[in-house]
Amino acid sequence: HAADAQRTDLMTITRYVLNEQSKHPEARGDLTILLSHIVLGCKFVCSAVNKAGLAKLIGLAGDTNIQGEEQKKLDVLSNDVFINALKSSGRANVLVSEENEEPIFVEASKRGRYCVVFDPLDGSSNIDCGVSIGTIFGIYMLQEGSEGTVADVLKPGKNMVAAGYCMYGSSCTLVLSTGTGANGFTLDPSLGEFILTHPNIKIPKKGKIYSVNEGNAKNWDQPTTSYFIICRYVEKAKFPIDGSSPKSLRYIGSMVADVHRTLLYGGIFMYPADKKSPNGKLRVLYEVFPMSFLVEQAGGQSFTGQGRALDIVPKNIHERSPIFLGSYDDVEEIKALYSAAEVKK
Ligand code: P6P
Repeated sequence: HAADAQRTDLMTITRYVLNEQSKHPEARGDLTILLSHIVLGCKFVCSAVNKAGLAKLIGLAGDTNIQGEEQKKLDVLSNDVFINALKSSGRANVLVSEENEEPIFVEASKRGRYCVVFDPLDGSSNIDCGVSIGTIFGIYMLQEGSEGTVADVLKPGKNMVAAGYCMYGSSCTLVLSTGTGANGFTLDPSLGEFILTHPNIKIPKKGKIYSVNEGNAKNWDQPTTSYFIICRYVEKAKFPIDGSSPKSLRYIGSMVADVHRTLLYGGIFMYPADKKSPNGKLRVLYEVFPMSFLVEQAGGQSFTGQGRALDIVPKNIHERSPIFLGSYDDVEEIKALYSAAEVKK
């Protein structure tokens, strides 16, 4: 019966979001409309990303395509698609994109009550070798009485009302949370619909995988404690002192892919500060916050070395932060190392 229900009673992302809206009688449906436009953007980017490889093969790449139009790089194309989708929703107000130095303020006639921070195509340097890449987004409600200023997005991640990512890989998977758990939807290209495939994702309490770019080890900021902590953690993962089996190292170098694996299989994903990036490499608003929001909703945790990632109050829209996120117990281990180091100081 369950299989039949799956076939004849499809839980699409649109239906899921409407169900969530129905739990809030006061809701005007604005978030539902905003999310439907983000989903449309993801479908478009999924199609463009899948063609990109082919385009490269049949020589459509380079400056102009066969129509003589200027060929846009995928990340620029994706950025334009999301900005247009968000503006046309009539529910967005302040937009922050990884691709735009300054915030985008939607024109008055199309302004809504939500602010969206996003990385339209994270990991795009991996496109040419076919590694999974993705869109990451977070949504804030406009502050009471605000017409829309940058202050509306310089808020802690815990203030977000929704967050998600869409991973463009062997399949197109969108993981979304509106604050009541994390759910995964897979695009059925024959329907053009995202179908619920990973209901109520719960990250394993402890994992057997650690994920960090050990190639940065030379640059892990030696002067401070984090260098010794990361090295001790990695050492322990390779040579466990309690007789347990060593952890596996998995590092794809595309945040959406590394976080998606961590959510489903467990373990810890780390991007510590290093000499090259004294505040870490990943951006607070549209990488650290949305991923931390999702990991917490799935029962894990996310730590910066100083405190809970979602508690950061960003000072500028492209601010960076170190990040340690994943299985609750694995992040707890890192936190214990940091607090022990504090005590020693
Ligand atoms: P590194 C991709 O460029 C990205 O922004 C994230 O998707 C990824 O987690 C990180 O950078 C990889 O950085 O320094 O390990 O290549």
